[in-house]
Amino acid sequence: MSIKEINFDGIIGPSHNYAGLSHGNLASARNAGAVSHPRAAALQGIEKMRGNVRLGLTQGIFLPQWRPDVDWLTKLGTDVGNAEPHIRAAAMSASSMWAANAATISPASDTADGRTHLTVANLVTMPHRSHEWPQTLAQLRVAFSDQRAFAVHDPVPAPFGDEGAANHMRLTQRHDMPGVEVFVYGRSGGAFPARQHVEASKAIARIHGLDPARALFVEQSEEAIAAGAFHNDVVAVANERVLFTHEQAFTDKAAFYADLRAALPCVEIVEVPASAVSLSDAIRSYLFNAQLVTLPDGTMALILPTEAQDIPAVWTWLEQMVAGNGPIRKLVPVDVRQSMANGGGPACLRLRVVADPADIDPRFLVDEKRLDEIAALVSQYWPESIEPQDLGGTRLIARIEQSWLTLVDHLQLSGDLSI
Ligand code: SUG
Repeated sequence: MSIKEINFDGIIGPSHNYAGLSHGNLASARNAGAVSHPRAAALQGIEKMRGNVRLGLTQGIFLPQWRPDVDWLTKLGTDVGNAEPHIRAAAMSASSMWAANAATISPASDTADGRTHLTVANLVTMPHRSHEWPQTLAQLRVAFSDQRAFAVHDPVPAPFGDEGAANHMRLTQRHDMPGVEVFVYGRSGGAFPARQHVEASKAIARIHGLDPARALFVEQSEEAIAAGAFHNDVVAVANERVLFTHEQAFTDKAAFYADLRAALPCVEIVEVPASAVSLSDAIRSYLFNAQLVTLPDGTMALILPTEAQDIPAVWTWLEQMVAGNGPIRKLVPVDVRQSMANGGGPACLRLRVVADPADIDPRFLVDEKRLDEIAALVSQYWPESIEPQDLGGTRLIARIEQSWLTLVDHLQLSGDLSI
């Protein structure tokens, strides 16, 4: 038995484009209508995974989804040729790349039945993401099919919005020990929608069989949502005993920190003050949308977007932090600019699962050799660029479908993920 953190990255799909679909996500709005580069995007994602493998971390993958989502269009009484542009764009979206929104995970040591529980996120708030869950669920049921180790659950019913692990943090002395699970929800985001509903979070805690004394429900601050933090993972991230957070991430931080310290006395809270990094700079740089990981030597590293280097206030603060005596000792900037332009940083692109890799379907785990193979397919098949007016064109769609079929076939998943 070797319980460890495994990061499953969403492979960036061949339909990756900038349609400006996510109200409240400032990068998505800013880049609406821009030309996208799916091939470069997917290769950036693969390089991030390669870097993590080289750091000694265990790496998994999720596949892109079949696009356009014809089932969804059929349910809406239309098809790609006839759908209105915003519906067509929603059916074409590659948004499942942001695997942090795929599901919420409670590791075996936190749950009543000693299995790892996964609940697929319903993502009901954004139309283009609301139809992701059936294909996500299909993959989860294959990857985590061993029912002695895993329980995979259907989504929480609408209207209670659930955006998965992006609004969930787990703190623990060590990954394989019992943890405190923190569910962050939004009540109001001012002009922007709050995408995580407290009733969805409470339902997941019940369904996963968590000990109520070790599950905290914490409100995200309205000012954070209004500043563009449409998920908690844009303003806070946790790993083992460390919480790395912006000062203004939560409505009542004093109560939250006190509850956390009571439930986990060894917790270390690394708070970035607004006087050093404003909410606006935090969101522009995505410094919190980092993978905070424990390296094989036991120290912690922050795998963060290169954009964090572009804002002097942010980079200065980070350099001072790692030079000090705190738990985070290393900064690893990664280039995921194609994803970042839609508001998805390094942490959005991965779903963390604490489990024994031996219990997982090996087709979903990768080493450098498998990453090389996937990169070769991407280089050969993925469209080089997508102009907004081409979205939905017959030739582009044929190419996107061919890319998907080739990848799924290569990974020997065609029999399990048929369309
Ligand atoms: O849901 N962007 C995604 C970004 C998700 C980031 N995930 C985390 N923070 N965990 C979203 O807003 C943009 C799509 C477009 O506009 O074409 C988009 O869906």
